[in-house]
Amino acid sequence: KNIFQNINTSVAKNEKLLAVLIDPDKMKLTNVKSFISKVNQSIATHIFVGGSDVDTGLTETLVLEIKKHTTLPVVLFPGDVIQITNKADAILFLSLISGRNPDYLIGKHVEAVSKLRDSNLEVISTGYLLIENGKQTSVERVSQTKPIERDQIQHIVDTAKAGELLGMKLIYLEAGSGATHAIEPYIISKVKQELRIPLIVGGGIRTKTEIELAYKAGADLIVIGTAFEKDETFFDHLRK
Ligand code: 1GP
Repeated sequence: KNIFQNINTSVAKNEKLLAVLIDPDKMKLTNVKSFISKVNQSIATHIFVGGSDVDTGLTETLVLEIKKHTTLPVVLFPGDVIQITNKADAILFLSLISGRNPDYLIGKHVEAVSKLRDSNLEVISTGYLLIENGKQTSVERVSQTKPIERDQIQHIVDTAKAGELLGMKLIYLEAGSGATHAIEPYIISKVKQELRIPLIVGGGIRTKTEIELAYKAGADLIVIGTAFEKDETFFDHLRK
């Protein structure tokens, strides 16, 4: 149970981290081996597994298959309680603090406890902020919450800081899967300036340049899913 500690150590050394997000609903089991071999040869440091609409059992099957082919930590990024499996290494225990839907602030978490109580998963409390990106994303649809507008900088910063002050261990700035606009560097840098905990940024990042700009602005860990789903040759630009 040292995934959070390792993230912290990397942040202290200013080493940047990259998570490849795999959606169980979109990844074919027969493609896992070749996909993960590309992940292994890339600069990726983590594999996140999760999605908005995933059938029961799919996540566990996928995690088991992924773990056959890599030693990278596999971290659950669950859209719902049914995606929790103790076959992964850790879980981002996400509270959607940009929204005001009690189910996604605390309700689902209470439901999750019966699954987490007897598992070996490392539970990492994460403040999750959905930021408006130009189109409605599945997080907005599923959670029935409104994202924070991009120009509400102080509100974004204060929300992230409130998460830290509540004792959350990570803050995740989310533009939404397949977002039209990734989180702008100036938002990342404003949030990072106020935080003492690691900052995750994801949603709509498609190029190496966007990755570098987000790191430079202060992202400690970047999450990318759609760009790899759409074009696996993106891994060629991110070789170790
Ligand atoms: C979505 O932040 C992640 O929850 C990744 O987004 O699929 O757009 O890379 P993309």
